[in-house]
Amino acid sequence: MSSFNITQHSHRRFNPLNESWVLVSPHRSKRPWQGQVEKKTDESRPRYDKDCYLCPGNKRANGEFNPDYKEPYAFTNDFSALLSEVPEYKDTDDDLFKIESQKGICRVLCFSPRHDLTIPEMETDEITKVVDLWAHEFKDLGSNEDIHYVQIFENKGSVMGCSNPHPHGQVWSQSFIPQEITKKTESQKKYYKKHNSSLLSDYLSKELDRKERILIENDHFVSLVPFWAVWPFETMIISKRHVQDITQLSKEERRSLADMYKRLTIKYDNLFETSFPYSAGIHQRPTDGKEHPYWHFHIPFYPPLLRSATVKKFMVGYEMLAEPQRDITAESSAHRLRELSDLHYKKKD
Ligand code: H2U
Repeated sequence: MSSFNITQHSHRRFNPLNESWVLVSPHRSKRPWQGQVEKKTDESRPRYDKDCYLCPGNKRANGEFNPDYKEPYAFTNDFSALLSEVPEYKDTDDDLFKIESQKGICRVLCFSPRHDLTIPEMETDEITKVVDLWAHEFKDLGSNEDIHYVQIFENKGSVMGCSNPHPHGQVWSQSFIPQEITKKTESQKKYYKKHNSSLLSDYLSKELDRKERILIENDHFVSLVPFWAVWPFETMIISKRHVQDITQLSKEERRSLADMYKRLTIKYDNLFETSFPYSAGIHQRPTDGKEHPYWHFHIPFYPPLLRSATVKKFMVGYEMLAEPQRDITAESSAHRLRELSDLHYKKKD
């Protein structure tokens, strides 16, 4: 038998951030597909839609009116998953039936007054204002003593369950630290204690040496396909400077982050010449009043598309029952994304 070749032979890769494994089966990427095809949803939209709940001046589903906003605008979610007034309750004595009441505040952030835009089509200065609003929300919500974690995220595309094409994101802030963040807190703390450095700083410097998974680099941020990526075109933006949260970013770094978010999402849109769906969100330190020197700011992007604008990956079967699996390797996805133009396909003649 030939010796092990990472581009041909099945193997598992370890994700040191959440301490999970992914099975990689590169030999399987030529598998034929006769399964479900998603409907392509690239209809053109007007700048303003009188029926959109998020457009400036319009009435929302609960009867309130949005102001005539001209810049990114945030409001408290009318259908919040977490509410600020919940009676205290905790019963964790029974190993089999544990329950804890939870409080929180959920916000909706309109990225632009324009109904027809998405982040890759916005100007960098406009995206910088979105970054500023994220920082403001993090600071404001995080200073509430009932809020121990602030999850800022963007759910883009109907295939991801996004309810409205108006460019927007959400913030769910809560009295508990969610499990993905607890795992990342523990792993980064452990690494920091052992190596006296940030896990992601060390990872980033090794990736910058190897270059095979790097997509874009600017003065303050790098985007790459993580070695342990699960989704076919999963990526991550990592800050070059070891900062724990978004409020520590300087003015230049915030603009750099906007530049990185735009350039990465342009590549995504160019991949299948479609408005590329994903869930992305900022992972940063909890706001529980404790010091978290080991936390390193990063933004994972989890996109579902696999083969085209209409064929997505399913996390089913073995993946639900055993562990995540992918066919194309992180390196070949990185190669494909890296080669794509920095000019949005809609702007080409
Ligand atoms: P999604 O598109 O990811 O579903 O986010 C839109 C959010 O906007 C959703 O959480 C809220 C929904 O509750 N929303 C309002 O708060 N008011 C409205 O009038 C419509 C939608």
